[in-house]
Amino acid sequence: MAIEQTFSIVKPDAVGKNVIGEIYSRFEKAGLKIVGAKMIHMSEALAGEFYAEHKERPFYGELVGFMTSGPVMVQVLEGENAVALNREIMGATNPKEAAPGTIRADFATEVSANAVHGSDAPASAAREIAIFFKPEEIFSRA
Ligand code: DAT
Ligand code: MG
Repeated sequence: MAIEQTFSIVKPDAVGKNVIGEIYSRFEKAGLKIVGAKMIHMSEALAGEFYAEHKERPFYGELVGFMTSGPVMVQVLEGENAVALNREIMGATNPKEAAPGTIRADFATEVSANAVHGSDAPASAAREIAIFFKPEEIFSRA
């Protein structure tokens, strides 16, 4: 299995609940290495670029409003099968449907405020990492 990188966000709800460290611990316990990280407060323009694929969805306005409502942690996670592994430990998009022990099941209750983002495929990971990180801000330990 190849070493991959994936893009992750600890969303404003989880930052507000003071569980950044607990969520980072989930990544590390799963074998994912944090190889780039920073706290940012997204502008509407940045959130719009990031969520361009959802522009026509009915929840788009709510989504951008939420993602710009407070600071977030953005990080690059690295490891074997990182994209799928991160999606697995995050749990389903709707926390009410997320498997017990997943990040969304443990730290979120609403689909509109679901604690974390994780890239859904290697191509999305590459696009998303490039939006938020310069190459020199990523410290691969592969
Ligand atoms: P995921 O974040 O699991 O990849 P997605 O890409 O389908 O899910 O949607 C992006 C985000 O949009 C999701 O994390 C939360 C929000 N969202 C999705 N469906 C929603 C809905 N029905 N109502 C409100 N927000 C929603
Ligand atoms: Mg998605």
